[in-house]
Formats: sequence, C-alpha cells, structure tokens
Amino acid sequence: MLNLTGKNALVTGIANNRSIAWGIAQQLHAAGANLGVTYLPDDKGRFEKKVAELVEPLQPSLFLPCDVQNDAQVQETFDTIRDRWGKLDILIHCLAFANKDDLTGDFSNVSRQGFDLALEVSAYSLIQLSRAAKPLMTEGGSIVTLTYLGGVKVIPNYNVMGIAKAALEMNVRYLAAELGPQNVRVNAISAGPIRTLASSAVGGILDMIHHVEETAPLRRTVTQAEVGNAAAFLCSDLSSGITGQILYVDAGYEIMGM
Ligand code: NAD
Ligand code: 0WE
Repeated sequence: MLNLTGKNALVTGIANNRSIAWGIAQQLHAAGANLGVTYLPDDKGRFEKKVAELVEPLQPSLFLPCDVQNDAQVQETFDTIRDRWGKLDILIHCLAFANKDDLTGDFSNVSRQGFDLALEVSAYSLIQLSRAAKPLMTEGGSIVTLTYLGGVKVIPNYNVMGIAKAALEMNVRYLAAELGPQNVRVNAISAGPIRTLASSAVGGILDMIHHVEETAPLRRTVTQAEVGNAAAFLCSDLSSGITGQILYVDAGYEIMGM
C-alpha cells in the first residue's frame, strides 16, 4: 500500500482549489504525509488568506511565503524546514510563469526579458529548490515537478513556456543523475490540459480540452486527483526504482500521432 506516514513533504504552487498542487497535497495528506505548504505572496495578502483557508483541513505543519524570484524567501523556507522538521523527504515543484503576452501570437516575438522570466520562474526554480532541499534530504527523498507536452512538441500559443518546459525536463535528468547517489529521486509528471487559474487565463484552452476529450485514448481529460495519485506514487517507495523520468498523466493523449 501507498504509505507516506513519517514523511515530510513540501508542496509549492497552490493558488486555489483548482491548482494541480492542491490535488497533489490532498493525496499526499491522504497517504499520511506531514505537509508544508508555500504560497506566492502578494501585496494585499489575499493569496495568503485564500490558500491558508483552503489547506486548513490538511493541517500543514508549515505554511510559508515563497516567491522563487526572492532568494531570501527561498532560503528562509528551507531554514525553517531544517529547524522545524530536521529532514525533508518530498519536494513538489508545481509552478510556472510567463508573461501573458508571450503565450499568444508569434513565438519569435518573445523578448529577452520575457524569455528570461519564463525560464527563471518555470525551469531554474527547480534547480534552486532542489539545491536547497539536497542537504535536508538526509534519508533519501523524492522530488516531483509538473511539465506539459508543449515542452516536447509544438502546441499553438504555448510558445516560450514550451522552451521553459524543455529546460525543466532536462533539469529533471541532470538533477536525477546528481542526487541519485544520495537516494534522492527526481521525476516529472507531464499532465494533460486541466482547467486551473494558469490555464484558464490562456485563450482557447477550452477548445484544447475538447480536442483532448475527442482524441485521447480515454476520451477525456485528467483530473487534479489523478495527477495527485501519480505524484503520491512517485513520492512513495512503490516507485523506488524510478528516477529521471517523465510520466505522462494525460489520458493517453501523448501516444497519438493522428
Ligand atoms: P496554478 O495557477 O494553480 O498554479 C501555478 C502556481 O505557480 C501558482 O500557485 C502560482 O502562485 C505559482 N507561481 C507563479 N510564479 C511563482 C513564483 N515566482 N514563485 C512561487 N510560485 C509561483 O496552475 P496549474 O495549472 O496548477 O500549474 C501548476 C503546474 O502544472 C505548472 O508547472 C504548470 O506548467 C503545470 N501544468 C499545468 C497543466 C494544466 O493544464 N493546467 C498541464 C500540465 C502541466
Ligand atoms: O503550463 C501551463 C500554464 C503556464 C502559464 C500560464 C499563464 C497564464 C497567465 C504560465 N504563465 C502564465 N501567465 C499568465 O499571465 N499549462 C500547461 C496550461 C496551458 O497553458 C497554455 C496551454 C496550456 C495547456 C498556453 C497556451 C496553450 C496551451
């Protein structure tokens, strides 16, 4: 059975009840993990309040602001984990960001700044968080990130995020090679399209979801809970021989050529 009791899990990327990270947090909690939750702070503290209320039933033992563009906040997050938990077992990286204008129109219009922003927040952040987690994963561990098919194949309008996801997937392999000797595994879940805050802000997402519903082998999209279950598997001993992999949780869409 999938059992995560005694495991300390840090979950990033919860914005609301549609977040994939929320689906993951619920499954990790159900499997018995002790949770720490980070949120992206904003000026008015709205996110903090919303996310705090949402995660309250899961009784996280840590609840911390962590903007990956803020090195001091990242440091503070992992200092707190060290002081309060002593060790970390599970790191969920479930965040991405690009300028909205860069997710529409001609790909080549992306500015140097827009490119840097997308890659910094969506790809470099996995290296940054893994480096901070490394000394705390003293009993081995599991790092899981979220990627999308647009990092492997051209998906209209995904544009610079595709380049960020390609970098993210290669980060997974290099990190897996580096951290393997200390029994820390690093894997990605490539999820099919799901309606979330991030995806709903994208024009034409509903058409893409309908396309998947018509053509994926399972004739439907996937849910946050299904991604959460796959994440729980990748965090558990059931996947102890798996590292450096990209696991498609996409109702089979990726296998189709036509
Ligand atoms: P979401 O909007 O719920 O989550 C994105 C999260 O990123 C938010 O919680 C936001 O606060 C966080 N974030 C953005 N900038 C940040 C920063 N600087 N520091 C810290 N956190 C920051 O949307 P989601 O769809 O659940 O996205 C989660 C992950 O899943 C992303 O990596 C996304 O690329 C990936 N993904 C999404 C889909 C989909 O269709 N929704 C499919 C495949 C992969
Ligand atoms: O990774 C993602 C979403 C990434 C994302 C979305 C936004 C919208 C709002 C990153 N940054 C921003 N910035 C914003 O200001 N997905 C996999 C969901 C998604 O996004 C798409 C998709 C799919 C699917 C964009 C274009 C085409 C398909």
